Amino acid sequence: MALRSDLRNIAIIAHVDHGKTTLVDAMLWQSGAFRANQDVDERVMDSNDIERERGITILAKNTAVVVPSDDGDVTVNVVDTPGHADFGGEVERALAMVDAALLLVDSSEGPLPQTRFVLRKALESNLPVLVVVNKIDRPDARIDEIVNDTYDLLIELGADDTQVDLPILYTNALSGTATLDLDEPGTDLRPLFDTILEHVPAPTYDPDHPFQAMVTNLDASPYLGRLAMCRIQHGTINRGQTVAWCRADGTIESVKLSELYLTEALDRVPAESAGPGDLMAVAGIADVTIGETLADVNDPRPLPVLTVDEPSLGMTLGVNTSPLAGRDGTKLTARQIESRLKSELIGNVSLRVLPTERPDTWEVQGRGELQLAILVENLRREGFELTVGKPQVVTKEIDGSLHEPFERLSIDVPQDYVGVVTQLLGLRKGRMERMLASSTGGTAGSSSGWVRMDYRVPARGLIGLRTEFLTETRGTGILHHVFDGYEPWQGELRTRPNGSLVADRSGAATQFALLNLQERGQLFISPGVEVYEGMIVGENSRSEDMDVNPAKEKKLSNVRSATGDELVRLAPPRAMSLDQALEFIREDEAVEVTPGAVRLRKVELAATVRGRTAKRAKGGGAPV
Ligand SMILES: Nc1nc2c(ncn2[C@@H]2O[C@H](COP(=O)(O)OP(=O)(O)OP(=O)(O)O)[C@@H](O)[C@H]2O)c(=O)[nH]1
Ligand SMILES: [Mg+2]
Repeated sequence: MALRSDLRNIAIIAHVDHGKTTLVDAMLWQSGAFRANQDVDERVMDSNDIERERGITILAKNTAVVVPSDDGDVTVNVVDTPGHADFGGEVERALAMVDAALLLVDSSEGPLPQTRFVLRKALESNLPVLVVVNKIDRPDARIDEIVNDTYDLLIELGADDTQVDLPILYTNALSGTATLDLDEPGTDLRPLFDTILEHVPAPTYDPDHPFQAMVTNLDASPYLGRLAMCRIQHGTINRGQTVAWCRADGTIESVKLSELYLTEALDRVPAESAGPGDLMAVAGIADVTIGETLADVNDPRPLPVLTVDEPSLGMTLGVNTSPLAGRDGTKLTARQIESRLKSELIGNVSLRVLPTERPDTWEVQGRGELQLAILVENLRREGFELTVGKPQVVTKEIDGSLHEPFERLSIDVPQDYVGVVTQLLGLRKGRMERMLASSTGGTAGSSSGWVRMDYRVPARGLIGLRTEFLTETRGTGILHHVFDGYEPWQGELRTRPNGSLVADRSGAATQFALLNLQERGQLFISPGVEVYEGMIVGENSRSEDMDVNPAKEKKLSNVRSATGDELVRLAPPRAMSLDQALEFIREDEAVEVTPGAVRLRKVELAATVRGRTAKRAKGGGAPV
């Protein structure tokens, strides 16, 4: 085997918010990717709108930095990955492009559920793992403990000696410093770059092997159409050359590559050729998809097709059927929705789209609520109107019996809330696996009175948990979860305890009506908002649904009342974001999403029909 010693490929992996993108920023600056006076956004890799708004990474992206060494310049391709569990599919793909993983661990939070997930994936891919303890500047850092916890995790997940024996780096990504020895504070990232050059294996290849590259990601260019991002395993390729496109279904086709790009810092630059170990982008194959192989036309050798974990959560997505449909959207038809979903599938291997019994509705399956909510958010910004159903777990038949997805859940709360949390998770069939004192949230030096609780919970039990959890812990608790396999179906689970207040006619909500209704529960709308029959206008304080008339006018009487007085007494409505609305709804409810509005509704709008169904259900003949 030969070596590409001028190249290194790494992926940065971690739990959400542990500082991956910030570290990539510092690597870019210190490798001279930007001019000193250049105006560059913070966390420049988080480049799409929703990433910037939410402050999280959603798509894995690669960048290249040039690191000088004694043997000449070395190009280090760095793939920044998302830390949120719902985007785990991106991480699995990123790991197929690289020769080592940089595992970041927050110096105070330590390994969390997604740390375990990404580390397991890296070890399964037989990659060496460089441990980086980040945020060492935190006043509540507990570095020794975190290092021990990380080693325990490495060993528990079956790392071999070579994977455990690597040096540990301590970094402050914000200030761009790294050190191998805590007694000697770092001044820049040189120790990190040196460790990467020394311990990340250079790509190896067989000089006699014909050209072979794996498609690991896709992108679209307005001028060139689809771009395939590939990792070249063996051989070289030139721009304009014809290659064998080995498709997932086993067929092979000859195609000409119209363009070829390599990455320099954040830019894709045209290149004449690319060789083993390079991460390149090519244009010219309109229908190429992730996991396929590009190979030598005369001797095509396909690589095994890339597989990722299966989706665990699904929800229905269809045409907006509310009476207010078509007011502010531009894309309303089933055909538009279907073709948009199809195009989403191409770039997103962890999503699945299935038909339902309705021709205007599809079931979209993914890794979690956030992933699905972000898809809906993207569609909405593009002008779509949609009806979105309640998120439901994807069950599976294993050895003839019904199984459901389970998640590993970590909770940090002040001690006082241990009782309520235990109760909350008990109702949701969570099994506590571990409980210990934690330092999260505490200040330096104080034994903070916080507790870390680790659970295994049916994924079903987590739907809608976040809102309730935050209420119960008065916004202080922290909660993280990640998919962790299937277990037998756990039977009935309690869902939202309260029913809905449902409008029984259309009209504009009045101050007078809402004043009366707010005695019944918590309202979601304010006066003047247009409602329709079957729209949910609030949460009932009782467990059943109640039909109400939010458009009721005040009867004129000769007793005068001061309207100003009433204004003061009407409590502000609970504003429902898209995420909150999806968490809130029950099986027989849905969310109406348009570019300008998020409304909650019953699936069946007509009160008379709902009444009949409810009676039937009560009468014993439970729906199957
Ligand atoms: N104090 C301190 N804060 C840091 C450090 N590194 C990152 N942060 C902060 O941590 C937060 C999260 O940083 P990101 O770089 O977005 O984390 P990430 O791992 O890329 O997050 P995801 O991509 O969403 O998983 C930001 O507010 C950073 O400013 C550090 O070394 N010290
Ligand atoms: Mg990030």
